[in-house]
Amino acid sequence: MRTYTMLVLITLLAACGSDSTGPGTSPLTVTTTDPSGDTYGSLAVQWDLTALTLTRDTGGIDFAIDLTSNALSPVSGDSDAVYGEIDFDTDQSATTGTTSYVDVFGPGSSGMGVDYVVDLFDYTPDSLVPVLRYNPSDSTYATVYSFRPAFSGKRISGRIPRSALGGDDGFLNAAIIVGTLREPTDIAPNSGHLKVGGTGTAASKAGTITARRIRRTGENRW
Ligand SMILES: [Ca+2]
Ligand SMILES: [Ca+2]
Repeated sequence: MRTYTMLVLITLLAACGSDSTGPGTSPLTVTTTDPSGDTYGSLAVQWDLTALTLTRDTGGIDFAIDLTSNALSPVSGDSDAVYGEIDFDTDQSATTGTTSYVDVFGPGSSGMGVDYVVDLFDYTPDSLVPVLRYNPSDSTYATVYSFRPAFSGKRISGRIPRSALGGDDGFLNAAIIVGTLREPTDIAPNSGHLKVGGTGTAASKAGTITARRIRRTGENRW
């Protein structure tokens, strides 16, 4: 036990010592709560968000998606499972990146130019999902990372290292849209975006973006 404790201490010290960016070393947690009962789909199953929480530390971003009922993984093969995506505006500029799915398929306006996407549509049989980077030069997406989201009760969570976000400082804007495979059902926040530190303004609209969002890889996604 003592050896284990020492190991943990050494690991923690090493983790602290590796920090070289950002104004502080303590994690920054930002949550947007979302009302229950504000879904906008028409079918029987309506995934209803209650919160999106992002924690930024020097190594990456942890996310937690909270719903009103127990989350069903698409690995189940059920088209009424929880699909969707988290969109990241990593440079906090609406003038770079592409249009958010939140704006394409949701009732709100995110005010983001999306640079990276956590794609919660494309689960592999062993539960991995991709992180996609938007490439403005040809309006395509490249898979830059994959990871396994955790499903626990009403929560879906995961961690994305900074390296998967182009070495971004982790200060970013974000928004989420969820639904079944049949239709989108909820977004958060209902207007604008979640702002995780940084200096970008939350007000600007994505009106200057000319690149059109294209559906990726022919998958069935709304
Ligand atoms: Ca951007
Ligand atoms: Ca909502």
